[in-house]
Amino acid sequence: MRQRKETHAEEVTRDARVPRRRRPDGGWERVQPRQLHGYSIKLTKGGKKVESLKAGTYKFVITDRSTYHNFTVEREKPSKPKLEKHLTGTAFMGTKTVEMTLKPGSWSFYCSNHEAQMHGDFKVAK
Ligand SMILES: [Cu+2]
Repeated sequence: MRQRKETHAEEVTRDARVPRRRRPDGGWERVQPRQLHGYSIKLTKGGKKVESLKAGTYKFVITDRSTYHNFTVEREKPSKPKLEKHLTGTAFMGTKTVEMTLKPGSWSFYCSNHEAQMHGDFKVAK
């Protein structure tokens, strides 16, 4: 049976250009991305945070709101065989549906560019 869950990598900006600002010494510097972009990621199903799923094939509906982030899913335990998929790449922005088969274990989802700030995990049971 196929189930559907929605995932969101959220980012907010009104302007794709990177703004600059004056440095105290009179030069210019780029505003750091952190100040311009949102850094959040979540995985939900039926509007609720995903904690655990049954093994199977799922449709991930990803809303990727920037060309700064990606949405990656990986099984952490067991780590072999390696199960990892970039459901959206960094350059992609928009909505995308990707199927992925989840096998039992401990999984994580994250943006590989900003994993420390943008990550979450869930379990997959038989
Ligand atoms: Cu990111």
